[in-house]
Amino acid sequence: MLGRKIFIPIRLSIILCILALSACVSRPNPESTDATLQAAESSGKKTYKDLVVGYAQIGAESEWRTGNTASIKEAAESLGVELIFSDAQQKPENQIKAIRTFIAQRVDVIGVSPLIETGWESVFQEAKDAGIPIILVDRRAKVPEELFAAHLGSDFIEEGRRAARVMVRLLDGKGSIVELEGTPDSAPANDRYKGFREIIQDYPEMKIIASVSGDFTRAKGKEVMEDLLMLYGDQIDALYSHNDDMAIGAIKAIEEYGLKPGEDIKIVSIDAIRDAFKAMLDGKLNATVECNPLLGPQFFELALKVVNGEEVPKWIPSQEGIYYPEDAEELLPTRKY
Ligand code: GYE
Repeated sequence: MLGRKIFIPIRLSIILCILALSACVSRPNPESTDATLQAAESSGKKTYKDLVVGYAQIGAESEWRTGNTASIKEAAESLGVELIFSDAQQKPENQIKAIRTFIAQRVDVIGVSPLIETGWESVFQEAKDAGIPIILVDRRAKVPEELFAAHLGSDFIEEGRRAARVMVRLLDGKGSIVELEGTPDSAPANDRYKGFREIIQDYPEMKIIASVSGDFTRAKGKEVMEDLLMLYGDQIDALYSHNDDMAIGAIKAIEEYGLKPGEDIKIVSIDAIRDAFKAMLDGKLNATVECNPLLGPQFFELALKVVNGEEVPKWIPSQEGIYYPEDAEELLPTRKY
């Protein structure tokens, strides 16, 4: 490479330096791609502008999901990627249909957030046979590694562990906990269940007295919490919710029952949506563990690399934190989802 550069005429090398510099200082955007476009075209590589991406989204079950969809659509728009977006309305069979349509349309790459972990092998194999790479975004699927190019998303087990560590502190190592689980058989529900128990098992006086799915929605979270309050009433010391939306639904149920959420019943949930910060400001939620949905820019960067045959890691984990009521006021205005 260095040896070759020696023979490049000076004017050309200045142009190349400018191109290289502009690539370093700016994120990929429509303006900078004009310059990189020619370079990429001459090297036979695709650019954002000639990328056609099919995206099989789950639905709109939570604020997290709405933020995730917005991030994907906004990134496609600003990069100039042609995005064919499908909303499966919470049905895995619709996601499978969408993937088959993308294969028939001969898209360059398919992004999918698998609603549940199982049932993907044959449709992923069909994509592979058609030479179309699959990128898993957010949720994982239980398939052999060769059936997908990469997975971009959070460490859901660690999120469960983090929620449990906070819960141990809130309850001082003892108390009765009820759990609102996410969608059955989904990767985040399975992992958040598991990670939480990994920590709790070391505290024999902390008991999970009930664990029920609220399907990641506010409405279901409220409904299930009402049932749990009927069954266990003020025996409940704490609620662990697999997402903020279900916790927000449960907060309503607790108030209607006549108890104080955040005080009589301590609450820890996951996602860190704006409404969770509001609930913390009102003293009704004790902590939220972050799960970042703003994956659009990273997803398309990954898609372009995969389509151009570049090496990518099999899993790209998101960087996330934990937030408490004392951070809420300062951070709420900065939250984007
Ligand atoms: O936590 C929940 C959403 O898959 C990580 O799905 C995502 C989860 C998120 O509905 O709110």
